[in-house]
This record gives sequence, C-alpha cells and structure tokens, in this order.
Amino acid sequence: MNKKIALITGASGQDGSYLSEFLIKKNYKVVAADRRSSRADNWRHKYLGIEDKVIYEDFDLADIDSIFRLFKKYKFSEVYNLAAQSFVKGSFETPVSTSNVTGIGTLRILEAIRFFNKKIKFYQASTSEMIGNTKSKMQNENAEFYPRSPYACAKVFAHFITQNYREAYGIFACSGILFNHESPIRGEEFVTRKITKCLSEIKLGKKNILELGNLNSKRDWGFAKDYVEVMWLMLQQKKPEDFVISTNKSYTIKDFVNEAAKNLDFNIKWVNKGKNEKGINIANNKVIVKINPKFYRPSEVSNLKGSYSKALKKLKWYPKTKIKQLVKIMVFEDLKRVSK
Ligand code: NAP
Ligand code: G4F
Repeated sequence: MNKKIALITGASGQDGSYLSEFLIKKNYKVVAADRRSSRADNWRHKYLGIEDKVIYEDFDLADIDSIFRLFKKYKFSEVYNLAAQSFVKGSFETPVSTSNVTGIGTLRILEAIRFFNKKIKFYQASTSEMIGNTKSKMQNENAEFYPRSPYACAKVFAHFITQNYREAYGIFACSGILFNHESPIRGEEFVTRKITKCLSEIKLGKKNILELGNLNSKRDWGFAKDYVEVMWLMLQQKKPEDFVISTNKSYTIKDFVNEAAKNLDFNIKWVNKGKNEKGINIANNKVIVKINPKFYRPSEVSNLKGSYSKALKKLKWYPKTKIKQLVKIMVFEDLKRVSK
C-alpha cells in the first residue's frame, strides 16, 4: 500500500519536529516545509534523530506560489499548518507581517486545498491566546474569544477562515485550540525555556541573573510531545471538529521559576512587589531573579486554564505529563547542554 503523505508547515519548530517524529513512526511520508533559514542548524531534528527521515522543502507562508508548487508536486493526504510567527511579544513589534503570515498564511494553504483537492484533511494550529482574557467561565470550545495581541488576532482570523472553509466547501478542516505546551526543544524566547536555560547557566556559574517580565500571569502548561498526538487524532475522526487541548491546571510564572529552581537545588526567597520584585538565592543571599520591564507586554493575557473534557470524551486523549515532570525534563536537558 502507498504511504500516506503529510505536509507539515513549520516542521522545524517545536511542534513540527515532534509531529514529524510521530508521523514517521506511523509510517507516513513526511514533507517538512519551512523557510530555508529556519533549518540553518536543524538542531531540533538532530536532537530527535529524524533529519534523514523527512523530505525537506523550502516554502514561505507569505508566498502563495511556493505553496501551490508544493501541492503540485505531492499528493497530500493530510496537511498540518503549524508555521506561524508564534512569539506573542514579537507580534507587537511586527503586527503587519505577523497578520500576513499567521493569519492570511492559513488562508493561502486553504486556497491550495480548495484548488488542488478538497479531500485533503487539514489541521490548523489554533491557540488559547484567542480565548485570552475571556469573560466566559469555562475555557473550552465554547469560550468567547478575547484576543490580546496582534498574534492572537491573526490566529482568530485563521481559526474562523478554517471553520468557514469547512462549512462552505466541505473540507475536512479542524482546529486544535492548544494551550501552552513546552519541551526541551521549545524556543529560548519563550518563558519556560528561558527560565530552565538561564537557571542552569547560573547553577554552573556561567550567568548571574535571570531577568523576567510579568511574574504573575498564569499559564496552563503541557508537554509538546503529548500534544502532537492529538493533532493526528483529530484528523482520524469521522467528522471534522475543533478541540481544546490543555491540562486543566494553571500556574504563575513565579511557580515555574520556583519549580525549576528546586530541580537545581536553589531555594528562592521573594522580596518586594511589582517592578522591584526580586528572587534571592537563600544559600548565598544573592539576587538571582529580577524584573526587567522591557519584557512586559503592551497588553497581557492574565490567566489561561483550559478544559480538555471534549478531547477526553471524543478522542480519549488526556495530558500524560504533569507539570513537575515537564519542568524536570526541561531542566535536565538544559543542564546537560549548558555543561558542554
Ligand atoms: P515555533 O517553534 O515558533 O514554530 C513555528 C515555525 O514556523 C518555525 O519553524 C518558524 O520558522 C516557522 N515560520 C515562521 N514564519 C514562517 C513563514 N513565513 N513561512 C514558513 N514558516 C514560517 O512554534 P511551535 O511552538 O512549534 O507552535 C506550532 C504552531 O502552534 C504555531 O502556529 C503556534 O502559533 C501554534 N501554537 C503553539 C502553542 C505552544 O504553546 N507551543 C500553543 C498554541 C498554538 P522560524 O523559526 O524561522 O521563524
Ligand atoms: O512563554 P510566553 O512567551 O508564551 P505565551 O505568550 O503564553 O504564548 C505561547 O503560548 C501560546 C498559547 O497560549 C501560543 F499560542 C504562542 O504561540 C506561544 O507559544 O509567555 C508566557 C507568559 C506571558 O504572560 C509573559 O508576559 O510569561 C510572561 N513572561 C514573563 N517574563 C515572559 C517573560 N515571557 C517571555 N517570553 N519572556 C519573559 O522574560
């Protein structure tokens, strides 16, 4: 039997790498599409040992010709649209290009599906940032959207255009509304990796201080490797639907710092409030965490805590890795890397 061919856009990113690994194990032929610059060192695929197991193709979500070229060349069964300018803070500095890539880019892919083969199944990487500072009590599939950044607004467009192509053209198109998910191959600009890497460097005497922004916002953090499985599951259902994927738990940034510190045998005492808040290493009385307001955002999402009950009921999916285990895995890998 011919292998199924999957297109993964953003295949060099965190989720794209884990999803490539997952689909290879499922015996798919994986076309890993990215901008050439995204895989300059290809560190994630090297880390997972998959660089010889995918087919690399250059493309840009902003460029419709490069997308149509891919659809002309391959007969895809499934398309996973993971490419995006995904850094929320960055989207305040580049709102127009973020909207073009993260928002309209999704429409470009959907147009290719409509033009070439409406039977191709489509997964869209939607996000809890769309739910943002919602007024709804439950952060589930029915929550009212309240996006708080250009990134989140672009994702809202992508989410609704996916829904529209499902309804208007009968395309099997699903959105996974994924809450934050992290891993040892998370980008270093995101707060969890920034914390585990920097505290590891402090532990080994390579840095003195970790500078952060808002310590009080809360996030629902899961493990990326658990989350990519559900992208595939959604496309194996009888009918296309959207699902919230989360852990049903939420912690502050400060909680994450404390947990990472504990794994490195640091004991932190917190003093002062707001911009003057500091974390002191009790062992030597030195400040190891301080606030730098440059990491604050013009508008913030204060509390994300998703309900994955629909995914549990219909997909039999639940998050297997708990927060303590996730932090431990991340600290362990960063300490190893920093020691080299
Ligand atoms: P990521 O590591 O930032 O990966 C995104 C990938 O997209 C990167 O390889 C990036 O390349 C690529 N990309 C950016 N602009 C592009 C363009 N114009 N054309 C082609 N490729 C482009 O993000 P992730 O954490 O794996 O997330 C995957 C997807 O899920 C994203 O759409 C994200 O918005 C969404 N999401 C993530 C989370 C989460 O917590 N991780 C939660 C909900 C939704 P460069 O590195 O070169 O920019
Ligand atoms: O790690 P973050 O940058 O992730 P954020 O903004 O929640 O977005 C991530 O998750 C979304 C899903 O909810 C995805 F859609 C999105 O693509 C991305 O993967 O920031 C988390 C929190 C924020 O409240 C931020 O203000 O941490 C706070 N924070 C405090 N200090 C910091 C810092 N964030 C970063 N990146 N750097 C800091 O120094």
